[in-house]
Amino acid sequence: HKTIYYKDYLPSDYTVVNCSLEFIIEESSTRVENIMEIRRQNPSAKELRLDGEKLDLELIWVNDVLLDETMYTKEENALLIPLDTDEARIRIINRIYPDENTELEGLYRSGGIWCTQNEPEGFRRITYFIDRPDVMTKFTTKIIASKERCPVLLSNGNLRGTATLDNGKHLALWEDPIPKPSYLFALVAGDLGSITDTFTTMSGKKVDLAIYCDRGNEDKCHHAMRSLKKSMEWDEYTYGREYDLEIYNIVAVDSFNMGAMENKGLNIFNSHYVLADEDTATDADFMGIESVIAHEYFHNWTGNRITCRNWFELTLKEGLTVFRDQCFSADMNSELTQRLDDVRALRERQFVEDAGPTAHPIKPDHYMEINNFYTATVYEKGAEVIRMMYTVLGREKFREATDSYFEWYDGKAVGTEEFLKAMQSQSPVDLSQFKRWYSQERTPVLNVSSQYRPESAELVLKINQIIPNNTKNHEQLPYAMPFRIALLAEDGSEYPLKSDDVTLVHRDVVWLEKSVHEIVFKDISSAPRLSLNRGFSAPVIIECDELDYPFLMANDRDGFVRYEAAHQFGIETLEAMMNGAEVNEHYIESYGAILCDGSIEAMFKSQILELPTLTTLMQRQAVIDVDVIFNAHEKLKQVLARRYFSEMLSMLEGLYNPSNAHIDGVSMGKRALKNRLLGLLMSAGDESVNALCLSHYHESLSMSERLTALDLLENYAPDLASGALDDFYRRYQDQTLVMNKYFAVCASSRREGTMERVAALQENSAYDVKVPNLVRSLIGSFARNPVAFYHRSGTGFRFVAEKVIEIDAINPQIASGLAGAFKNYPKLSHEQKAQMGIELERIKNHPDLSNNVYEIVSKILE
Ligand code: BAL
Ligand code: ZN
Repeated sequence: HKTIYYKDYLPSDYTVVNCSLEFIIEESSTRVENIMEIRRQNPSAKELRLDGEKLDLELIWVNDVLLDETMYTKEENALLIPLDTDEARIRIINRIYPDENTELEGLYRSGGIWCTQNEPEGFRRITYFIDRPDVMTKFTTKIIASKERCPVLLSNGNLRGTATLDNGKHLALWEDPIPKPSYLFALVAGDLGSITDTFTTMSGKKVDLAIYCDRGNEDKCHHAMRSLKKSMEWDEYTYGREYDLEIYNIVAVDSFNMGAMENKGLNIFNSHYVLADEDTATDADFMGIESVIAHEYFHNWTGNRITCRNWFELTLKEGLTVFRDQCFSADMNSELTQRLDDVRALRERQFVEDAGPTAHPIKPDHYMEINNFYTATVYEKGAEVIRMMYTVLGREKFREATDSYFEWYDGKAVGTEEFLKAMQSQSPVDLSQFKRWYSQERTPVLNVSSQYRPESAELVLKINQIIPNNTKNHEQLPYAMPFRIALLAEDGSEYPLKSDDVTLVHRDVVWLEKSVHEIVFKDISSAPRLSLNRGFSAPVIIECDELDYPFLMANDRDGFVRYEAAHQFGIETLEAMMNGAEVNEHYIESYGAILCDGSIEAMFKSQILELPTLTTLMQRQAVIDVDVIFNAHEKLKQVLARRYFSEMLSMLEGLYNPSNAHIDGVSMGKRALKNRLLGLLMSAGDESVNALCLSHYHESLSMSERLTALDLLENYAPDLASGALDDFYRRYQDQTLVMNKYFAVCASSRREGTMERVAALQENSAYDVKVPNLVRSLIGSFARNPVAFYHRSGTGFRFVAEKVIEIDAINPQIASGLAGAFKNYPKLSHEQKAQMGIELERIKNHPDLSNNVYEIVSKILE
């Protein structure tokens, strides 16, 4: 288990200028012929090292001389060839076995489809290559396969020819004119259905678009196609980025480790992020498809044309591309809704990661297994770091800075330093200290207090940065960040911010860089209310005991602060209840005021009315006690439901239209609010509400409503749930994407006996441990279900540990994702820690454990 360090990075001794590949795909194996034109970059290099894993090497030629075994060295994962010339032509023939590839890296079979996944290091499982992102190569790909088995043959770039061959075979020849790293290579072969369309770019070039899927699913691809065209248009309008090939293909496959992959001109997607119709997909699924289609499309410029120098720089393309897809979704839908969803996801996933044993900077300086770093930190915190620069520069300057970035670095493999150079060229402030966001870990806390001086009409704002130590317990330094604030008068209006003590990068954005700031704001005629971190301008935790939650919930013009006030008020109320207090009456009233406010748009209302989640509350506990949280949570829901029972019920009826399955913002908002209200009402334990929930299950045409009703029946009305679950299963058992939802409902159940049910469901004919989506839905949902996973018996820990070991032998990436479930180990009670510790040791000591799982488990145990 070897660690790789950023400080050891050196440019590659050789590069591959051109690579011509030929694949002969047969039932049991695939023959790969690889002809590389190599160029030496380091004049003192004498040996070419090619990466290769699980390859059956057949023949090698150097400059047309066939090598015998004494003329090269074969290591387990590399091939070493003496080479003392500036240029060489290497020809290699090897064989691979896609059917045996359960790790789903390199070339593998998903259903009957041959497909690839090469990021980060999958290409070395296809053929020998210098498999690193700073080697950029022009690829030509010939694919030969049975015409009947594989009528569709796809690779990157433009199609240069097809031909029919003997023995029922045919070939396709693809040429990608744009140099790219091997991780962006892709190949697909199989019998696929498709839908097609075209897009005319801003300079008038026509691009042929196609989305491929299993036959019979073509009708579920239209939302993805619409999303693709909107993404192409948006990137032209927003960033001036035009698409550069004649063809853009997307292929949906069922077995995929990630969400999707941005291979040049041939994106391969987890079918979850392509296929949708009103009967089978939730509103969240539709939104997810729009955003992931956009994300992969945006990578064409931020990732593919400008790529990463090495994998430590992953956030260069991922943080930036997540930021771009978040802005796209905000523009396509509601900016506020999008922001709240993004902040919520960040805090639920990234803040938790950043507080635990697997915390790492967005640009890590070491790793054991790079696959473990496709994390919420590299992606979502990375996007927040980009967003802070956007906030500082403003829209126009940010666009000028990104124009420079594209101009300066197109065609290159670069790092975050290069991106920062482009940003600095337009920034009103020095970004040197800001760079700490790239190298430090954990979430900073801003402690805020104020003092009003009526005699001089001044408000003194004191902001204290509390910087946690890192995972190695070393001290870290204060950050620079944009902090958007307002000082509110009684009527909610904002005092203009005037101060000589701090840089105001915009009207309402102060630039914080010291560990302690004391900022005097002038001309404040009466004691104001504080409105802090508006729009969540910096990814920090705010501590302030002066916030007037009811006032902010009712009056703040910043939607985020309104939401945040309700959220924090909810947390304080619940935590008091966890300590034995009665329910806070002021909270109930403020909640009711939001509930009954007819001027609040439905989606926003549903977001404000969400109670803080169990994860949020667990995160705040020094020693985790799930039962205490769960009981307080249920009690608060009950109190709210009983107090506002009739209001909620009549509002629910007004929102409910069983025949509405439209996919638009207004309909989605109504459904979200309806589902929120139904969820609260069900906790009241009223027979008539249970019956109503069952009727919503049966009558609603949309999956969002049907699935929520099913989940609520499962948790609150067990007598009615079994019939509904049977009905759901019968209806959708042949649709694997919907079966994911079925398994997730069962595995997320708060009822006793969930683990036994999950164990039994592994035998269900719709389940397959080799399909990552199904594992995530059944086993992953169980591991994320605090009530079941942290069960006092310790059986939840044991079950998940067994699954980690079992799945590691099949697919280490999926196993290490699952092993992350143990990350709260340091925060458990003595008894639970002992239980979990035994399981973690058992995993760690398992023979043949992958690097992936070893790295995660050993960090947790450290
Ligand atoms: N590059 C891996 C998948 C994604 O982030 O788009
Ligand atoms: Zn990405």
